[in-house]
Amino acid sequence: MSLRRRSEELFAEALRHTPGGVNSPVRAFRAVGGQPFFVQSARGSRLTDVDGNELIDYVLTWGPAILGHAHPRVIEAVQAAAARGTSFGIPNPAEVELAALVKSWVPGIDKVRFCNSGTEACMSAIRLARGFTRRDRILKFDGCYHGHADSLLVKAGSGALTLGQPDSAGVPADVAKHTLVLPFNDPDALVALFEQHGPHLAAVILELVPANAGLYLPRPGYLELLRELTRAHGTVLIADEVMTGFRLGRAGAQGHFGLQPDLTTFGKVIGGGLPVGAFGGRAEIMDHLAPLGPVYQAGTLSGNPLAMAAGLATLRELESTDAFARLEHVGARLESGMKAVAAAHAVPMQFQRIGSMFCGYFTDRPVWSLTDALTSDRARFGTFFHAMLDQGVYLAPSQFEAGFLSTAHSDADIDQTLAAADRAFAGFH
Ligand code: HOZ
Repeated sequence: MSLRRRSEELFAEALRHTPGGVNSPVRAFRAVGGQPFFVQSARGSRLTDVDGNELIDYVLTWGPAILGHAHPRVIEAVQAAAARGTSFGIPNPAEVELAALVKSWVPGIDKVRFCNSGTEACMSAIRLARGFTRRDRILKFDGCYHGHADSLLVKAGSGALTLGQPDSAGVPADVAKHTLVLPFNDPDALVALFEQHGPHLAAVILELVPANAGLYLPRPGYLELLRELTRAHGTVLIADEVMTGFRLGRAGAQGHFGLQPDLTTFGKVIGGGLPVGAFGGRAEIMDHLAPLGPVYQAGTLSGNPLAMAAGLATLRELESTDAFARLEHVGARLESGMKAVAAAHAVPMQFQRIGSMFCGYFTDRPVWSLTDALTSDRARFGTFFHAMLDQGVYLAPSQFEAGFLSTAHSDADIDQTLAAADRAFAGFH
């Protein structure tokens, strides 16, 4: 009998009510085959599905659960906030507190505005950059994903890439034509593009660590070149730190690489598992937002007290513990272990990691760009994914998503994962 019978029943029912049975396409297991399972509860590093199976979770609700699921301090803070009221639509003190905390962690952010998702944050940052510069054109990089706003669903990563829809239907050509796209980590192409379009470019938006086509790092000097070119042309540099913010350290990827963007977008960790996005940056730019300036942006639930409470509790926990050292420790253990296991089985794999984010590509080619990422053997990834799932390890159901670690992942979790990978690779032969 199936070990996932209740999940199968629920999915069959979900298919009758919801397109594809899911509320976000990456959950649908389309890239790996099979069906998604349904979660009953989650605690620490583990999920329990509706059939009672326990899984070590490396998806962590796609990044937010940096402290693990249902961290007691976060739950306590949300419960206390809920008891005071779930939404006011008028300022509440927690918004001020979280904004001040964000500013104190990320140098170069003078002002911050909260919204409800990373998509909203990136969409709003683009509009703000256009309003500030009075220019229309923007530049993004293929394989980067900045949420599902029209102007950013061009050569997009994440679910769009996984499902083979990097350019979405429904985006008017007249909108998409303002979005220029380059391969990541190609300095010559960047210089050439700025020579042609520099004076017309409102913004460059990028994930400093592209993590929506798997995970690859910027080559040394690339971010510096980008900063130099954007500054020289009066183009707003937007760092999308939705995945990396408050995860790769207090100041995220920009702190790690020593880059100071003009605007930064956040999501995921900043909401501690509740729906939050934020964008912030230089006051000169941020003050173009309504009600001070002409760029309109709004939201009924923006700055929601429950979401602010969860974000504050999460950041304070990160601040008051050795969280980042702990994340680096488990990340390094996973990386060295996976490399050793792959080598022992002669499986060609590029295991890429920065801090608590990782991706294993099934290719022998070093991965620095989408083109490199696309050389990975996706059928093999599907086999690996299911072999791990069957042994109680949940990886993101796509070769083109990053994995995440939390402070709740123990050395024993990593060892159990490595033992599962060892058996999975043995099955390849
Ligand atoms: N934001 C995540 C990008 N890797 C995926 C979440 C989703 O699209 O559901």
